[in-house]
Amino acid sequence: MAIIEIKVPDIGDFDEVAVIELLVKPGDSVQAEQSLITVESDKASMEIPSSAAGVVKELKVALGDKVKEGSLVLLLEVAGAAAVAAPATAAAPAAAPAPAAAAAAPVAAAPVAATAAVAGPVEVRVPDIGDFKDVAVIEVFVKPGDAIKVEQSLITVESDKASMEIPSSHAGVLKELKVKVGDTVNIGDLLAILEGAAAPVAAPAAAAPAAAPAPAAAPAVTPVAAAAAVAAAPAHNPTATPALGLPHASPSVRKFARELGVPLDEVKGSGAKGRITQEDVQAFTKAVMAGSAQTKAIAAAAPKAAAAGGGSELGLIPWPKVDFAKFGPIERKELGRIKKISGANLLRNAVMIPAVTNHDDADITDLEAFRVSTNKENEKSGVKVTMLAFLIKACVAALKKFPEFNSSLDGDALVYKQYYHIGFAADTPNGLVVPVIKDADKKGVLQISQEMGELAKKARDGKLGPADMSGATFTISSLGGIGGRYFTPIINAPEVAILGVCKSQMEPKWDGKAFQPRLMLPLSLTWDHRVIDGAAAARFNAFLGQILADFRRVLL
Ligand code: CAO
Repeated sequence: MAIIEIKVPDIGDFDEVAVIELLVKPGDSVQAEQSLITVESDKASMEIPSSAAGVVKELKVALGDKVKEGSLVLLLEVAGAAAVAAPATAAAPAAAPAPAAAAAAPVAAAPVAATAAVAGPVEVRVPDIGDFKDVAVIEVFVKPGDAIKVEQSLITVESDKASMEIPSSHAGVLKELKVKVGDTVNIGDLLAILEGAAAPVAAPAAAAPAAAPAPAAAPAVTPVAAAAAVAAAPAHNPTATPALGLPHASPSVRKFARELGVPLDEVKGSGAKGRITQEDVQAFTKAVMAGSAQTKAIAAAAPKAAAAGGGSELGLIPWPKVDFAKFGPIERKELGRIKKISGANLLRNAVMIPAVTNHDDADITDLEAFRVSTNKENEKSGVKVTMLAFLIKACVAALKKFPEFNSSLDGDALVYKQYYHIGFAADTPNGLVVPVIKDADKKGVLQISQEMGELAKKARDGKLGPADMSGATFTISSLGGIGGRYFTPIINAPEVAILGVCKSQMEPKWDGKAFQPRLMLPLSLTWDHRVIDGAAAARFNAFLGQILADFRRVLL
């Protein structure tokens, strides 16, 4: 065992930076490259990694201390072999072997002097950000129409070690933004198109104050040096209020918040100068989970989702991660393709549709008797008439009487379909699929039964094509052959209703004089409350019940 000193490596032309976070404490075991502290300048924060693995013996910095290259961060107890190598690497950890910062700094500043003011459209690209690759855009500060100054920060990008702001190389009005939060960018990627020069740049010198003269070709810069390059931009007020509402938080806290889905701009920072700490993010998450706080995203999600017509973010807390193996033996199996696809669709439909389910019963005593006798008569034909085929026919009659059930929402309009394509959920070894009987209004129960049999077989054999599964205007999900009383099926968007059917049972029904044994079919109708109201749903079910009780009504 030996004790080595871990020092601040070359951090470009940062002069002195403040220690804003201590990520380890005495007694902690650290890995080589593990972040030890976070330091921050006015433009970037970065984590200082350990150059060796070992146990933290003594911290030599405190929150708020100013450090620079060579400052002692901590004493690390390392195993024998590492002790020999450590002093050499400690001063310049692998994560930050920066070339001359002066070379890095002009990268962002260099174009400024030459082309700061523009007359026509001009492209702003990602400058040389050293050996960062595929860095994530974590914040966007500007929007089309904004007047942009030279060196004004456009976006923040983040690697696993540092975040940095990318400034504009030109002044002008932002015509088009080419990136959004979540995109990844690399050197040379197009960020924005500016147009129509604002006032000519006042003083190119001011645009690149700290920069040393630019070399013609800027060498690649390292993470830290890249941060330094951005730090050359003068526009921002150092540490006070974050520019454009950007909350103060270190890259690791930002990452932590993103993993939890916590919107940082809603978290109150308890650190120095309002800086958001990991504990703040945790406290926020706990409050949301306890119901004592709600994110703006959750509050705003539903209307946003409807307005956008797409799958907008809900800002929910993350899915619980449980190590199931801790509690007993487990086996892990990947979800099949169908389950993955249907799962995503079901989730969207469950979340985005304000769905309500009405349960009812239909007396199918006579219909079942008719079905059984028809099947006896048709025994030789090989086509078995199913209850589901009658249900499809009955639903078509109900859809004709209540056309909004055969519609789809399109923004603020309802699209009424004048065709009746009925989907039916089919259980297959690979998962749930929904083949569609096209033009069910034009087909008889026998033909529907035959087509259903063929489609169900195709489904089980995994041979359904997209055409077999598209165009449904209404869906029936029947569990009648299996069992159950009622369930709440999920609407198959963009349809607006779905009928769930369970197993019929003989029940005693009062006819006014006595109880009679009647075969009752449980129906569960789920409907989109944006399109349909409760009374209409109850009428739909009642009508369906009347038809199933006396199928001659289909003819009316
Ligand atoms: N009540 C009582 N019995 C019923 C019934 C009902 N509502 N519906 C069907 N049955 C009977 C049938 O008469 C048949 O009995 P016999 O063999 O004695 O004639 C038996 O149940 C099996 O029927 P089936 O399921 O083969 O035929 P079907 O037309 O009812 O259904 C199909 C076809 C493809 C819909 C079905 O096989 C299937 O996959 N169902 C599951 C659908 C599903 O998973 N839905 C849930 C979606 S949400 O996760």
